[in-house]
Amino acid sequence: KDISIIGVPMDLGQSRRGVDMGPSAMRYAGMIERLESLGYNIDDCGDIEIGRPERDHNGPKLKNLKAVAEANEELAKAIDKEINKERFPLVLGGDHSIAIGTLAGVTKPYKNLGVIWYDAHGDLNTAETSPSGNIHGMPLAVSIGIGDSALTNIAGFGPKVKPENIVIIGARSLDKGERELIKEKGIKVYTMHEIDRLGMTQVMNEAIAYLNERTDGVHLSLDLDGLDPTDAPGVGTPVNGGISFRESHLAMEMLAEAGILTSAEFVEVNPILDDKNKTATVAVDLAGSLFGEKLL
Ligand code: DIR
Ligand code: MN
Ligand code: MN
Ligand code: MN
Repeated sequence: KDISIIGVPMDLGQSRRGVDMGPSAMRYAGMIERLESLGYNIDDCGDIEIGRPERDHNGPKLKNLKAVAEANEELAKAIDKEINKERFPLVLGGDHSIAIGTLAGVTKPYKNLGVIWYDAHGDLNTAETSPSGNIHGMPLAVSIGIGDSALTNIAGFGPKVKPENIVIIGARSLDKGERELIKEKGIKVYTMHEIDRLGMTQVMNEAIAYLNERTDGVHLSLDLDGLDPTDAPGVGTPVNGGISFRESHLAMEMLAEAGILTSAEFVEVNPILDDKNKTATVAVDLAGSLFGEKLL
C-alpha cells in the first residue's frame, strides 16, 4: 500500500522546546528514502500548521488547550483525506498530544480499531489527575472519551477507541490516576516487568493475537521514550530501564509479519536533546522494519 507522510511540528503539549523539530529530524535521517527503497510510493504531505499562542489562557491544568485542539482538528482532516485515497497514514511528531488528532482521523473506517501504545508512560491522565498539566500525558484517556470535550470531541465524535482494544507496551512510569484508569477500564498493559519476564517475542505474539481476535484495524503509536534512553536519548521525558533497540526492532518485524497495521505514528523525537540525531535515526530504522525491511 502507498504511504502518506504527515508531519506535526507540535511542542505545545509539553514544556520542553525542540520536539517541534521532530518531523524535520526524521526526514533528515532519511525516512522518505528508506521507505521508498522498500518499494512504496511515498507522498510527503508536509506539515500541519501549529498555532503560536502568545499567552495561554487556559491556566496550568490543560496547557495550550486551544492551540493543541486546533492543530489536532487539522491533523484529523488531513488524515481523513489520505485515507479516502486509500493510502497508509504515517504521522511524524511532534509531542504525543498529536495522537488525539491521529486517532480521530485513522479510526473512522473501523468499528473496532486496535491501538498499540508503545511508551514508557500510559498517557492516561486528565486535567484532574495530571501532575504536569501537559496534554501529551493525556491522549490515550482522551481517545477513550475521558477528558475535556474540546479534545474528546475532535472531528465531531467520540470516543475514538474502546479500552479493551488497546495494548500498552513498555510502561514503567504511571501516575496514580492512570493506574486506577487501567484497572477500571481493563486496559491490557505489558510493563517492563512482563517484557523482562516473557521476552519481547512472547509479548508481541500475545499482543498480536489479542488484537487479531477483536479488532478490524490497528494503529501503532510509538513514543520514542518507550525505548531506553541509551538507545533513544532525544526525548523530553526519558525514563531508565526501557525497551532496547534490538527488542524494538524485533517488535516492528513481528508487526510487519503479522500484517495487521493500518496506520502508524512516531512521536516525541527532540533533536535539541539528542546525540547527533540518533533518536530520529532510530525512528527511521524502526520504520524500515515496520514496513517490511529484511536482510535476506
Ligand atoms: C506524566 C508524563 N505522566 C504527565 N507523561 C509523559 O505529565 O502526565 N508522556 N511524558 O509521554
Ligand atoms: Mn518551539
Ligand atoms: Mn507518550
Ligand atoms: Mn512517553
